[in-house]
Amino acid sequence: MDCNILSVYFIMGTMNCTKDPLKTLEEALEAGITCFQLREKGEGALTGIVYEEFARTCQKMCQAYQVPFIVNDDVELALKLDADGIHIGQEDLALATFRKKAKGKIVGVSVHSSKEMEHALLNGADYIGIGPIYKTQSKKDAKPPAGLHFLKAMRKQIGNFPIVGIGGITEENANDVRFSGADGVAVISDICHSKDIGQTVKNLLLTKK
Ligand code: TZP
Ligand code: MG
Repeated sequence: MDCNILSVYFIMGTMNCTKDPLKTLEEALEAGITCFQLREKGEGALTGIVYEEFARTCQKMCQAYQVPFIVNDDVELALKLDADGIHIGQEDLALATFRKKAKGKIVGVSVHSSKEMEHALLNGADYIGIGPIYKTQSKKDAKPPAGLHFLKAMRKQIGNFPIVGIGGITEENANDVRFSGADGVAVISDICHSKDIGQTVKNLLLTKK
């Protein structure tokens, strides 16, 4: 996998948005995000056909900008839509099962320890997400912040394998995350809540290592 796609990895669900979700995505794509993950979960999340149609629209928009479209957790939807990839956490279906179902797709896995990282590598992950690096408001059941030292240790252990940092990442600290070993930054609220999404994404891109 080309780790450049992790550079500015935008994650969004309708419940994360302070303005129209599709407008939010459009502005983020226009400004140059390098990857998009649909993460429609938690209170107020879309379900059923409305969710599916929303996902299809997001996918079409990503295709128009040649930005990979990744689905969080929902392997059935990812397969139905022929998404570019799937992202799973430790609490989701076993990675080996996902990997088999998702032939040819990008598979990302969130890890919180070197043991989880080893397991992800052995079972066919294409990239790993490490976090929360900082405190986050966007995930109710988030673990305590892992900090940059953990990211650095994981980078040391994993060699060149693609890593994206996540959790509390903003224009101000994105470079610290990159300098600590991440190939890119995964961001929800700094983009979703921005008054100027175009500028925010540009700032996140500009801090590129
Ligand atoms: N996993 C770990 S932290 C997090 C997820 C999905 C939320 C990141 O959101 P934000 O708003 O960029 O802190
Ligand atoms: Mg999950």
